[in-house]
Amino acid sequence: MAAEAEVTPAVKKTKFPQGDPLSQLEVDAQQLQRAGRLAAVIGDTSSGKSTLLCALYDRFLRGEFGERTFVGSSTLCGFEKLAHLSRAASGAQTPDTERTFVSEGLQYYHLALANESRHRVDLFVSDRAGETYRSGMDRPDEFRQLPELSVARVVTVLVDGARLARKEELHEVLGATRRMVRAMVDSEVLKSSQHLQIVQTKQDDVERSGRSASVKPHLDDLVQRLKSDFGSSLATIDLFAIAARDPSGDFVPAYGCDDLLTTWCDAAEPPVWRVRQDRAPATQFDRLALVVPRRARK
Ligand SMILES: Nc1nc2c(ncn2[C@@H]2O[C@H](COP(=O)(O)OP(=O)(O)OP(=O)(O)O)[C@@H](O)[C@H]2O)c(=O)[nH]1
Ligand SMILES: [Mg+2]
Repeated sequence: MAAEAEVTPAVKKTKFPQGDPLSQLEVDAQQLQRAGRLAAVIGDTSSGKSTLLCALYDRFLRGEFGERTFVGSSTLCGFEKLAHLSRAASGAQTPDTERTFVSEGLQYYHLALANESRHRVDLFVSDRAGETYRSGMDRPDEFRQLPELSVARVVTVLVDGARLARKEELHEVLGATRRMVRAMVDSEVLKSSQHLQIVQTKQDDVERSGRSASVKPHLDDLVQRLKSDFGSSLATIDLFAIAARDPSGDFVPAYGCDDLLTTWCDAAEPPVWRVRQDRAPATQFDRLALVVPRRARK
């Protein structure tokens, strides 16, 4: 009798996503399947970039935020790692965020959100070490190597509120912010279709320093100067103040972050460029360019 052939059970293997932060290539691949919104959160070391992301994630764990509900994320492990030092399980006495290292490069965090009418938005928010942005201030060419700056619809520049609240650091921090924006515009990394947010972080520290009333006019002045210098090079320039995570609990978690989120989700799309029609279309590409998207038709 012939030996029975060994039968391998047909087990269908399912590959689960790792849930780690995404690279630019991975975001581009996801964009091909479903168009999302990209926001670049940038700023000096310790300005609060990673804490902002962590605070948003934590708020959505508790329910609706900024009139949106959490639908899912392909970077859940990444968010959990960011949140680790703010969890009791870490053994830390006060909530903290681990520093982001230059070697980690560019990382995107993903949030799929739905509004009241169940319209879904896939948001990809970038994070990377502040040192990279700091060195770009003096070497604008370096900004050209950072893809998040040119692909994001909204570029969110964080300004460290704790440093602004220190009299001796105020002017240095304001000057550095201006230099950073100038470097991005001068190196033509930012385009007129992009929205710029200037965000003062750690509002709790500013309030507790008792210098809130003197910090605010300086920020207003900074934004006015940015508008007069670069207003025509960018779609909008707006000022925000947040307290992503106040360790004393006086400010609600993610205070002010809902306004940022709304802009990230709803910011107007780049204007539709019409091709001059003073010559007949010669190639198929010319003909495609003449097709004005339905959204732009009256
Ligand atoms: N008081 C207060 N502290 C904050 C707030 N947001 C962030 N921090 C603290 O600021 C420090 C720096 O925050 P991070 O989020 O790590 O800053 P970062 O911009 O990601 O810094 P790099 O990764 O070094 O570029 C951490 O100790 C945070 O706990 C806030 O709203 N209030
Ligand atoms: Mg960080």
